[in-house]
Amino acid sequence: MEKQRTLLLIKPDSVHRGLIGRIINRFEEKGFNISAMKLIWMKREQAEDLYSPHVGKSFYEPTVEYMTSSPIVAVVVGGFDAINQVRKMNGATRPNEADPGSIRGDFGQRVDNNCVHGSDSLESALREIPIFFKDEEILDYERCIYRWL
Ligand code: DAT
Ligand code: MG
Repeated sequence: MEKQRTLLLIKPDSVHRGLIGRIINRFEEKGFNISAMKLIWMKREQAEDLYSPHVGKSFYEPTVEYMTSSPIVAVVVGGFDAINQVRKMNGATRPNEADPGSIRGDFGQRVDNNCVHGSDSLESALREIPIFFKDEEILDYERCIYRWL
């Protein structure tokens, strides 16, 4: 098992509903590192870039609109098997199919307001993280002198 970094986005509906802390808390409790984090209002180009694999699908344009409609929180989550683990903790894309205990299972109802985003593969994580963060904004916990985990 290797340490990985993945992109987590706390989407507009979650920010509006005051769920930032509760969502971040789940990943902290799991022991993941918050390696970078910022509250931003996504630019259209960023949303188009993020969802470029979905160009041409019916939900592409509404999703870009939604993601740029109000502030979001962008987070780089780091830790063992982080890419798959964050996807699991986020839950299935459709909140009505997401397991209870997952973020979408506990907080969501609709696929077009599904609370969070997580990169779906190493390739996606490597592509998505630089849409939101410069290299120097991502902190390296391996450099910490005192280690708790
Ligand atoms: P995921 O976010 O789980 O990786 P995805 O990559 O298939 O899901 O789709 C990206 C986002 O687009 C998803 O989080 C919500 C939106 N979306 C997907 N399918 C949709 C649909 N059928 N109707 C409306 N929005 C949809
Ligand atoms: Mg996806």
